[in-house]
Amino acid sequence: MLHRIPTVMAQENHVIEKRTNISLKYGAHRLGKRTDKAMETWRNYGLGQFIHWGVYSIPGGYWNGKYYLGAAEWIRSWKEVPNKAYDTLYKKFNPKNFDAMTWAKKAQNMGVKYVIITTKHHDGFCMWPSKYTNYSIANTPYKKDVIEALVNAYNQVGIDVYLYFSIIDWKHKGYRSSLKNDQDRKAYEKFKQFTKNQLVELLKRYPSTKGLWFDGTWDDAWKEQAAFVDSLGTELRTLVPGLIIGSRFRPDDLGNRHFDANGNMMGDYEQGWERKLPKSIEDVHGNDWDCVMTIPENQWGYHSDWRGHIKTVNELIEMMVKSVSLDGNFVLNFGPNSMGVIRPEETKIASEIGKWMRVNNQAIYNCGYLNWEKQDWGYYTTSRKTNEKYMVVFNLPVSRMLKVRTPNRVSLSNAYFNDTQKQELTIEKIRNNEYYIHLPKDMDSDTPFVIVINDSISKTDSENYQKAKI
Ligand code: JFZ
Repeated sequence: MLHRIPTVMAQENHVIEKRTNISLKYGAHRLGKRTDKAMETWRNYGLGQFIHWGVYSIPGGYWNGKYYLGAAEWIRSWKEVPNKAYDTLYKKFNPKNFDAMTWAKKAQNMGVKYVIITTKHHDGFCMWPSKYTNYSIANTPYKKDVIEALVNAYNQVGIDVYLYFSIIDWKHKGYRSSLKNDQDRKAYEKFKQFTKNQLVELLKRYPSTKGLWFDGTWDDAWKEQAAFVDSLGTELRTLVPGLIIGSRFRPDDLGNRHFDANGNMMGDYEQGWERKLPKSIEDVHGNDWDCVMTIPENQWGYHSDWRGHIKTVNELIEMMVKSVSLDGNFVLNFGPNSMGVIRPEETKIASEIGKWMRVNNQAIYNCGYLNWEKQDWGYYTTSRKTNEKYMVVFNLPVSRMLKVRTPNRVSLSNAYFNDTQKQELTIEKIRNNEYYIHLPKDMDSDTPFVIVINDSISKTDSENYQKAKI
């Protein structure tokens, strides 16, 4: 008889096969997860907010009345947009209605534990008054440092701040996407120094920063800079102890990104889940990870005219729960407009997620993967602090019975709704390790709900045998 290899094994084998032992100077510095306090805090956030704010919020996806189909923050790269015209937009940047505390309170009310803020996107415009360029907020009619205002406001309401920084810089003279000759290389050396200066500047100006979220590191030019980027990372980490940097920063000696030539992750968490989610725990290879998600299909910066599918609150909550159930964080993006206002659609979504979080956040904060067989009704999560186990139900079966399969020697002892009433639910044992939890027959719900479950672990046969001998 032919034995079928379970998919889990097959995938693990695949990964192990990929693991080699090539000697690298700039490969992964560590195998497995970081175990320090700062990283533990990161791991336990569950929910975060992303903010894409820059001068691209002025055109807001339109140029001379023409609709831009791409992501609004990319409009400068559109053939309809002359670079010169785009590069003077900042002279009109004057977000009179911007109030950092209003944003921070919305985020707090939504239940986010950390925020990632764009300090500089691909267009090169700096939202802080950088002393290394004139192309910054300091030279807009607004003048004031919005990064400082945001860092202070978010910290004040207890939200940790991470800074987004794009390596791609379409404005800097030395920036190159590839290095074709000595002239390019000379120019790029200046750009590298500039990049380093800006990063050091950011961490010195905003020392409460918990981490850096890098972007635009896919250029061939950057992929050749393993030694430089590695030492830059080391320097940045001395400025902020515990600093968290994802896998989208460093190339290895051979130009590999995220994972080095031996298949080991470079960075503190995997930063590749962009508008997509892992399907199963095997997909995350035991690493920490975050998923960054847009509300429309693909808009990060402010686009005045969202088209296509707009994700619903239940859809977003499901993505968050799925992320947590697979040991990741879920980060939802917001694109404020040029007046400094978070659009009504986003405000509504934030407040509805917040409403759900106030009832159910127990199943999100400090929670992660539970090694029980996934069922069709939704997702399990478990608290890393209390070991309490949760079922987050998205699909209500017509039978109103929820299947639970427990691992060996684990039996289900009780289950109750995680709302104010804590109503206890009937458990029916079908056979060993297989149960139905009976929901009230007339139960209906248009939002996901949480059930807390308690289990008990029986002793192993050998433990029982040892005991019997005494
Ligand atoms: C990048 C940016 O180009 C975009 O504007 C936005 O800031 C987003 C958060 O990051 O876009 C990416 C980057 C990486 C992938 C996809 C889009 N990726 O790895 O699939």
